Amino acid sequence: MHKPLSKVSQMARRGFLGLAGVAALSDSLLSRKRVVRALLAKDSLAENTGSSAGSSRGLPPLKITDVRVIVTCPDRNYVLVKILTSEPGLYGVGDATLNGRELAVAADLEQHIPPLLIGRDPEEIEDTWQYLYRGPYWRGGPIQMTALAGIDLALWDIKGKRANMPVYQLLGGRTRTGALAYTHASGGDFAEVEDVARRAMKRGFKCVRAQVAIPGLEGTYGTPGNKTPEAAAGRVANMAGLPHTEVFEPTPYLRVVPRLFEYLRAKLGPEVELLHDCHEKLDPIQAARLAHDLEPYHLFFLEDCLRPEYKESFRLIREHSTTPLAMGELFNSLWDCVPLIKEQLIDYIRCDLGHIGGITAARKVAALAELFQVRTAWHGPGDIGPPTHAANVHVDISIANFGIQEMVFFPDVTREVISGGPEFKDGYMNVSDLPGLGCDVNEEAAKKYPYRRAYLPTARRKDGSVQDW
Ligand code: EZ4
Ligand code: CO
Repeated sequence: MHKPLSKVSQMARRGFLGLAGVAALSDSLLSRKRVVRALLAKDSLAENTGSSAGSSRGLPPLKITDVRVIVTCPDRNYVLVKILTSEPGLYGVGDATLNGRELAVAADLEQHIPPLLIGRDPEEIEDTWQYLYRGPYWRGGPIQMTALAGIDLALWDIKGKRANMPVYQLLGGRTRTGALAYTHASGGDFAEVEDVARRAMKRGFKCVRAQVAIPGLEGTYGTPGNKTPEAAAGRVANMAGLPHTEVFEPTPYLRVVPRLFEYLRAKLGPEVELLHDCHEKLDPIQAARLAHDLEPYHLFFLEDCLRPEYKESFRLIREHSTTPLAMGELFNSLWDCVPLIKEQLIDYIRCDLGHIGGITAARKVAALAELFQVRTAWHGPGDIGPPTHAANVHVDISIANFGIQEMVFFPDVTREVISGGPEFKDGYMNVSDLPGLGCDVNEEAAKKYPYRRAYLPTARRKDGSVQDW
């Protein structure tokens, strides 16, 4: 790749010297002149000549020719990115869905990013990642990192298709036959949770996340709660209009959740792996108490106890309990993961590949975690699209320290628009051996389901003050 920037080339890049000026440099600057030209070619649409011509295993040079953004609502809103290349028929598909702020990501992808990408070599994924992350100066945040994840996935898809290999092969090849998966069991009372869990176990699940409505509260994250039947039936209907407000109080929550797991262990036996998501609602001492009280029921993990800002507070939970801890779906920076991993304050890192910068980011998180005996549990909800779920599984089956994979079954209407994605069988997820990520988008079908503004629910305490949902 290219050499470090010399002073002259830095100046040229910043526009202090025009191309004519660069051409007029003396002979002793000829090599610098070549560096300048290569860099200008790399980052500029007008001058790009395909910077890595000849480096691609004898294949002709490849360029990004277009970046298309598809915003669609087949059951719920998704933002998809399609990167087209100079090779006829070769394109990549990524997912850049950020629930509740879809159009902000779409605007970044439509307005700001294409001029930076068109003309570049799509095979230079790491360099593109660095350029889009550090290039804008105002780095990070969920909107930019989701846009970057969408681009990253599409580029890995292109690389796989060009190499005629599934992405997991590019990541080092298989380390396991499948990715151990968990699904959600939610109910209005213990018996309903048990019933949903039993159905999941019949379907093959060995691991189930259990959430129950808390009596006296009007709705609790992950449960049917106080939604109208219409709202409970349709996910978009449920979130359209203004945000739905739930009421949360820690006292009944902390009393009921251990009883739920006592009940489930008694009814379902010791074999099934049980998980629970606190959804960032608790204060440190509350989380420590819950983790302690849940010890007898041997959870696989307790998820996202604390708000993402308070990483050091995990130390308190750790000091009080041996319940395994997972954290990270709200992280949108690689550096969010560092303190939790390097102090071994958690057992599972569960970043969302769609919000932390895609596969390029995830493989770094996974590698760091491996060195500290932390396993992965990538976020896998319904409000990120099938390409991100596919990316999850390509990473899961090619790393050494995979832990578990959250998953959903997409409805037929979603699959009509976005085909492919991982498949579930006997408790495990897997991807096909199709080249790339294995997903595609039907742009005509997407048009049938226009975007509908929708919000995630929000929560308040009984006194009306804001509470994390
Ligand atoms: O609430 O993705 O573990 N899964 C979760 C999800 C999140 C949604 C929010 O957008 O916590 O269901
Ligand atoms: Co969660």
